[in-house]
Amino acid sequence: MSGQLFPQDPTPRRLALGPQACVLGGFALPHLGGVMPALQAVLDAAPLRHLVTPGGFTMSVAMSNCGALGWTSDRRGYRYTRDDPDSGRPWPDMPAAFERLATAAAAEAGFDGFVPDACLINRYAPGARLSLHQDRDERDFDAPIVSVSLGLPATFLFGGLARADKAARVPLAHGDVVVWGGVDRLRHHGVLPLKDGEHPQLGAQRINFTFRKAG
Ligand code: MD3
Ligand code: FE
Repeated sequence: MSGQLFPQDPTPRRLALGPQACVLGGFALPHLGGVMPALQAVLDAAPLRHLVTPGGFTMSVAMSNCGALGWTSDRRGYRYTRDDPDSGRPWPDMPAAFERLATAAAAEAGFDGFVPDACLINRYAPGARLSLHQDRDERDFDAPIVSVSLGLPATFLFGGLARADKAARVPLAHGDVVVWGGVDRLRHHGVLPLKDGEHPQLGAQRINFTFRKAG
């Protein structure tokens, strides 16, 4: 016998992507009652915006942040800041429901005691994509990164330490959480252009949170 019995099944509960990277299928679902209202409050205080890269390109993904530090980009470079450059005010506090989700997912993946100080919020409309890159603006690479996918499904690209390494394609669905650390922390990754669709709760978009220890 070969193949899955139900090839359309959602992501399985746990899928290893590397020695220290795994998908926790549906892990965020029990947290969403607390997470979704908190997300709305964060985005009311710090609206999503399209950042410009140092090379002068406007990103197709819209971004915001919560937590003590927020990731931002402009013509001068990429960096973490304490204040939202659009409002001049500190980024909204990390909601307790966000931190609980991130800490629980990290522990489930073998990273005990993960306390994020930054949460980057990415919003993909149909067609939006994220080209292959590494996350290396954080101060220490020992802490893992926890990523939460909500809304429309996406195809995640998981490459190697060199940009030219062949990337695996990983489908990510609403509620899936991915945890990356240790030897997998500096692997290249990206997201293929989002396909059009309508999600029952989130409509025509995908939201992704990446929790980091940035400072
Ligand atoms: C693998 N976001 O914001 S999260 C990003 O779906 C980013 O919005 C993607 O890449 C998204 O930087 C993917 C998954 C992710 C985050 C960090 C990683 C994967 C990673 C760090 C190392 C290896
Ligand atoms: Fe990234």
